[in-house]
Amino acid sequence: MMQQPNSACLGLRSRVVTSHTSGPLAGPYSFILRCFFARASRLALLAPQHEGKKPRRTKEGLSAILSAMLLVMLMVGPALAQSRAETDAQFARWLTQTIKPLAAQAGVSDATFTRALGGVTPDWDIPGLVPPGSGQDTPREQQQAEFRSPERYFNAKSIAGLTSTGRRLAERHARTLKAVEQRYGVPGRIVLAIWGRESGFGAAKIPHDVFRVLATKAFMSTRPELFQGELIAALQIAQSGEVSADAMKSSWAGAMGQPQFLPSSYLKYAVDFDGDGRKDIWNSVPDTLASIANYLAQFGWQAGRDWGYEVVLADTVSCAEEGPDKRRSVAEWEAQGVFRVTGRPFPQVELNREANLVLPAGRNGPEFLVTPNFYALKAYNESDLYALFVGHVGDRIAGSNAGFITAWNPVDSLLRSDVAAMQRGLERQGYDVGGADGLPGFRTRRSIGDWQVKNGRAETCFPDSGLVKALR
Ligand SMILES: [Ca+2]
Repeated sequence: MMQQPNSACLGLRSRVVTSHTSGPLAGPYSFILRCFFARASRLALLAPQHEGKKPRRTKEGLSAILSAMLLVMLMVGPALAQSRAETDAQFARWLTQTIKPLAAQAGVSDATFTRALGGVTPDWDIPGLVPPGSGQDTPREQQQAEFRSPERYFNAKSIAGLTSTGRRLAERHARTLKAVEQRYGVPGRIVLAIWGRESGFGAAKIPHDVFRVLATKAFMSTRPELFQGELIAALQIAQSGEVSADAMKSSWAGAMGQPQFLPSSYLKYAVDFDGDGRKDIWNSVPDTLASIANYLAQFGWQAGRDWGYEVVLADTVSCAEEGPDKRRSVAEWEAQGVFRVTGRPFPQVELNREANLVLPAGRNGPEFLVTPNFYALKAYNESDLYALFVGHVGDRIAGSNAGFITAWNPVDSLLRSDVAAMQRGLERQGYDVGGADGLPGFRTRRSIGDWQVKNGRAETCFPDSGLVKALR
């Protein structure tokens, strides 16, 4: 039987008229298109049918589909363009009315402002934008993202490449690295590992205009305040005259030059180490290396200590004992059953100093005892895996080229939304997960361990599909 036309579609003409003058486009336009396609497919597929025969396409149906497609092209094309043009105009007004006065208060002259931001348009190619009126507060891809096994972070090929280039550059820049270590207390291998990770030792293409990137993100991203502050900081750098605005190239995230500093970090931590009077983290290797070391030193890097050690835990040590708020002396950990995987003793200098456990995959992978220097590395990038990665690459540059000794066991494939649901389940039972964000940080991992013990399960301290089912 033929379906009756959807009566809601009958008022279409008036909707077309009103939708041009107001409101976000997605709702009314998708409604209109649904109506047209519904009509087109009814005509095409449900046209006079005879029992036992397949639905037959009719000329009228095909032409209805073609008309609908034409309508899509005519309507949506200009509509999106118009929307972007409107956003672009709003962006230009915001730059003059909001950003320019803030910049002036921060000591930025009109001339500097115009050189950096005059005629700048939003960069629509930047990933994860949240345009005004889009009704999004987090980009869709983040909610749907696969929660990745920690192992995926440690790409063997990338580590091998960074290690071999790092070793070569350790020789080439030996004098500079020694001078940097003397001044800031950070070993060359660690500085090299960060330099390699951030910009492929300066070889990576970092071609974006920092002002355009930051202005776009300050105007329409999930963290507008952060990027607005960074935009003002970038203008202050240009104002200082130390580097020309054109030369301030950044990544898509607004991280600048070879050490990948945000502008506020540049203002606080960049240093001139080659003595030309300019802090040039785009072109100068000595400035780059010293700036990285200074950053770590300012975030508490302790000279003479390592970042951490791969260990094995005896069965008597619970995986719920991890976290920087559970620090003990290395000697105490050893007494409880925490040993280096290599079988070598911990260095004498570490024994009476504090350290804590980090188990990125719970009981399913390599385990680490880390010093406070690990948290200086995390200040560079707020991720345990990042800190482990650069610490590990540093070890490989300087020492044996061995990977982690304990293997990463396979873990269940989950979505971040699954992990978040499991975290909310733990929260409902009074556990601290450090925020239900779909990322199992140490608070989530050890709460899982506590829950597993309390519920008579084997302690793994890591999410799996069984836990998601039990806790969601
Ligand atoms: Ca310099």
